[in-house]
Amino acid sequence: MKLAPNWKIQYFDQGQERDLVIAAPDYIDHFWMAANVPGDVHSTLIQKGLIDNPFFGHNDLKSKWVSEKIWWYRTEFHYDKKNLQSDERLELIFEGLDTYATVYLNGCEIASTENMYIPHVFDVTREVLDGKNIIGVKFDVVSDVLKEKEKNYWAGYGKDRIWARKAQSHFGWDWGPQIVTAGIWKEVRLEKRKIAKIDSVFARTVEIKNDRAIVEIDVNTKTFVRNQPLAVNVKFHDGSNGMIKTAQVTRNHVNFTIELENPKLWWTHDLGTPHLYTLDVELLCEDETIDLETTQVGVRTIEVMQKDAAGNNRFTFVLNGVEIFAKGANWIPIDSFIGATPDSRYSQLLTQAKEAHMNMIRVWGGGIYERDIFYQECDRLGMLVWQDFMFACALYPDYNYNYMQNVRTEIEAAIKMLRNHPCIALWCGNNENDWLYEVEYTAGNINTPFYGEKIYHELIPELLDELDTSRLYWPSSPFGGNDHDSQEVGDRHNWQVWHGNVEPRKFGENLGQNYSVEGVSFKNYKKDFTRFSSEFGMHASANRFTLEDNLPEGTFYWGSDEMSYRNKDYHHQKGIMLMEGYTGIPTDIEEYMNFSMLTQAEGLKCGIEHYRRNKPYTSGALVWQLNDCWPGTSWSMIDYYQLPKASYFYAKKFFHPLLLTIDHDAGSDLKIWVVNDYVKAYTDVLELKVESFGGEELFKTTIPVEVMGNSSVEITSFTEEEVLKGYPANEVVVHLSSTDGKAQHNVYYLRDQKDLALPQAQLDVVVDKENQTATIKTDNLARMVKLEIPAKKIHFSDNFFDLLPNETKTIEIGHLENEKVDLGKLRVSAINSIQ
Ligand code: BMA
Repeated sequence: MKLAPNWKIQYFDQGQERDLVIAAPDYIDHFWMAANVPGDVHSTLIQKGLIDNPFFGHNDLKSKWVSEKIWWYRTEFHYDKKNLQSDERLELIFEGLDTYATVYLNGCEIASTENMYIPHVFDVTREVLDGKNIIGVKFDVVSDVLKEKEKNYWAGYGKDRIWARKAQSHFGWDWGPQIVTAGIWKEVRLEKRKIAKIDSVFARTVEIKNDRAIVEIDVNTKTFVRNQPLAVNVKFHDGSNGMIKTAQVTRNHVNFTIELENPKLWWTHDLGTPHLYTLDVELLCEDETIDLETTQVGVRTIEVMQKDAAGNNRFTFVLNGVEIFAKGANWIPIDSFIGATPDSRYSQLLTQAKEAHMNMIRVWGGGIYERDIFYQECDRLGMLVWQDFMFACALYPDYNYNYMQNVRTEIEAAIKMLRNHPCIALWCGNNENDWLYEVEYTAGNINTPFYGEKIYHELIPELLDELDTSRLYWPSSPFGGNDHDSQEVGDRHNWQVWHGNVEPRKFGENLGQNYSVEGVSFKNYKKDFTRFSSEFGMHASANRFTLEDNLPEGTFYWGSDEMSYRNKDYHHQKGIMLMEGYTGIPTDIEEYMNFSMLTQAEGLKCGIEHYRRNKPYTSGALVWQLNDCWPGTSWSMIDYYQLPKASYFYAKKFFHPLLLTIDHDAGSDLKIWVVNDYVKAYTDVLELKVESFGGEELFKTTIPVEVMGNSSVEITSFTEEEVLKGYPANEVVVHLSSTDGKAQHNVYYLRDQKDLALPQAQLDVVVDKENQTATIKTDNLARMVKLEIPAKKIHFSDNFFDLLPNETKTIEIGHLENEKVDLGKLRVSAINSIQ
């Protein structure tokens, strides 16, 4: 029985009223406001119009008071206790409480909690009453709880958070506001149990060999009434075909091994079908079913190859024996208000990621162990997950016994919650703690021991040994080598680009910072031959509507205070320098949106094509970051209104399993490469064409290619002189395409955007309202043609593309939730179009 309706909330000041008075069944809460569960306090207040949307202007500061109040939730439910037999139990389950909560049932204090990540199960058999029952949940003020805690040591983005087992980014991050939420953020329900229950189920593929898979299943039970004969039935099936096994439970545990002939494997979407079997586990007591749990299971093996046959260092994920190049992005919490976000937004964002050919998402350690829907969608879509544990950019008080007990409970719960998902490819201890500790210690900014070390180097591996040995445990990201951020071993975060870090460095050396146009330039990616690039990226503006809709009137201009407030990174100059190097410095908001988006898109393309050419020695590229939790300006590829930035449409090409790419630097040769991530060989005839911006063909050649499956090959090269035929290098566009249309067409310029002599382009746009399309033509090459409609969740079949003279392109326009789109508001422009 879900306890979703009838929740009410109210705030109190410290000492205003005694807790037991508010928790008492007869307390008068008629005047409280109704609230959604799951959800949070802020979202309720926004919905009721009691606080102004915190994402608009500086409103987040106006709503700070919300986090400074004690908040109470109350609900009433009716229960028929007469039906509760003596061998039955009633459990009150809170899937998630954010964070410092005290739970009361009919005035009895049931528990207090201090970890938003874990589910809480309370036996309330005795406390529940026949008829009317009242639940009260009090949420303490987070800053009050943390006030007395010791935090006299290093933590990035604010020190309050280190004791709080709560999304670290709630305390503010370099891409999001500080909004300290409170509330019942996951489902609440009552469950009746009889005699015993299924405590956990774990199914894992042990091996796949000669068309036969071995799956091992462990079932753990918990008994309320002792000495009963318990048995477990497992049914492993996909629709019709099934396999049933039964075994007696001994000491609360049963273990099964299942052998499958010709198993249908779980693949990432780029390599095959992510097939899911259903596992029904039934707990029986003398032929009566007393509990039932259904789990989706993928039959697959996943490993990380850290050395190849020749002894080279690698960091290559191997799925069902196939080496894969991980392509994807980092995931931050979907919203500042995580509990109030509908499941549909998860499905939409992950589908968008899949459509951009991403096959791996990293759940970054400063957010949350994601909601169920996230992993269910990754399983269904065939998307691997790099799963961090929730520790990021700080030292954590591992010397404190209570804190460690809390963390232990959390890690256990997280592993059990997630380990059945075939999408989970790797467990990672934390985000950047090992690396940054060593860097900051060397710099003399830290003089304490590495607090938190015990969590990632002792506790987590110990618990994984017991609960899941089927995936690699990687202590931190980045990790491995002489300097945790080294190119030679493990994974790496490339923050040379954007943050201007000077690398490579070695343990014990100072990490330099080069804040200059060259220092932060995306061209530095080409010096990076990392095994696995798990973070790298650049800022880009959010889309016009996302910004305009959240800025006070008259402040949507380049250089306004309000615009600057959207950017939570320190040292805003970095972004300007990055643009300075490629597009030139923007002079107005239109240029800022265009230049930052183009720089991000071209920069990621430069980095990712480079990483992919270096396959398999580089075996992964996960962009920082996929999404946004508010309408800000950040590293995201898709903004808060789910409107993709230019880089997203570029990703559809640079992440495509078949990549035709040119390695080129101004003045040097054009080296033609093919990267084939498919298992099958690729045979084609490529066409290399060079044209003037007016559409005059200067050079054209065809290149037959035959490229083995899963490989990257340099095919041939041309000098600039050969292809330019005396034409200026800043007046041409280069096309590399497949004559058969088998691979994506790729476009290059031989000089940086700022140095191109782009003529003006006259766009011709024909809108077809009936078919919801726009057909676009141009006289001269149009650079970064941009379609905009002032609404959320607009879907364009393509956007931010370059259009050639006399080329005609028809774009389909839709909405992620199939809402009507007003094409009358369509605006089409290009960087060089006549406005
Ligand atoms: C890395 C991430 C995040 C951060 C990003 C951009 O440090 O792990 O903590 O948001 O870079 O600075």
